[in-house]
Amino acid sequence: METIFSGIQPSGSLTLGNYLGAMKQFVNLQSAYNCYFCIVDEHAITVPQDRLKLRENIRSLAALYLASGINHEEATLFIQSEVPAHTQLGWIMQTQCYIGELERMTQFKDKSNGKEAVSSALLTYPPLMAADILLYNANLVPVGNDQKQHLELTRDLAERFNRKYNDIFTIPNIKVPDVGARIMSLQDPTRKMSKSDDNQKATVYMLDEPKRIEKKIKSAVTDSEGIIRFDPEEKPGISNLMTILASCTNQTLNQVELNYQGVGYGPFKQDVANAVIEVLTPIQERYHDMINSQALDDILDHGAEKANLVANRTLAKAKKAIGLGRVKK
Ligand code: ATP
Ligand code: LTN
Repeated sequence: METIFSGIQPSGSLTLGNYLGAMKQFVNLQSAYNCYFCIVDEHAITVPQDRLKLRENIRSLAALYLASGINHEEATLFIQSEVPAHTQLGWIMQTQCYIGELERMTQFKDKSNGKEAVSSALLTYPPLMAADILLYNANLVPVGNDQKQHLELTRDLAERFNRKYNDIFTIPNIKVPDVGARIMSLQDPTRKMSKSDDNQKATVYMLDEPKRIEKKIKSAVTDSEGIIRFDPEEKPGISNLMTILASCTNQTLNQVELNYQGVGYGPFKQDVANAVIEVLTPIQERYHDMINSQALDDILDHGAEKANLVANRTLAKAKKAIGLGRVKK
């Protein structure tokens, strides 16, 4: 069975973009692969975090993974900082990565743009992400579109290491969903919907109440043409809502376009809101059952144990290949 690895940062409340771009894929793929799903808290601290809020977000993200349908008997769910091999291999991967490669990353450019204090870890984020993936010999990494560049760098670093030292890393492939790989902001549909957007109206959070979801979708920015057709260039707002509807109802964009010929934006938006609410309500119910349970801690303990076992094996191989430490007699 092939292996999947993916991670989500506990850097805020999860969005509909995180669900449709990442988590939904995880749930669909989990029974066909040996899966590792990670709460990448060490990535989250590359930008300033409040310590208590971070703790809360870590637990909340773990509960949301399970509430979305991740089956802990099938997949390994764990917290990155509870598996020290991630930062250890992360350091080794930094030695294989050029500063020029890191400076080209659009996520680094976006997140450092206009900030006066930028941590060096924000720049060296991709080698840690490479380590996450390579420790588990992942064949496939399901992510949203924005992570393509990081995945390409991961492949380059793994190939570079294999060529220079020893052929120990599996070269991972990327998997983005056919529909929903890039959900856009409801207020500025030329930008990605993001956890860290200051404008609350721009983002549907997975834990938003139905009334709030409805309000946000009804006030989403569209255009004045009055025709529902998929054209991300000319009609980014409507195209984004079509994508959300298609993904939530498992239809193609073509089917949505056909179903809404001659329908006005008002009723269309109502249908989009209903579809989102229908997807998120059962997840929210399971989340509330889970968030304060001992079962959640047990699952994370078990996940960390399994992940440590696998990760330490790969780390030992990488250290040996590069010449660190002593040879065990
Ligand atoms: P931030 O906004 O703080 O940068 P983020 O939500 O972009 O956070 P992550 O939490 O690490 O970043 O993303 C987790 C997963 O969700 C990744 O696979 C990412 O590609 C996917 N994702 C994030 N935003 C979207 C979006 N708007 N559309 C589709 N997928 C997304
Ligand atoms: N960089 C990703 C989060 C992330 C990740 C990973 C995703 C960290 N490590 C390993 C897939 C595999 C992000 O910012 N969305």
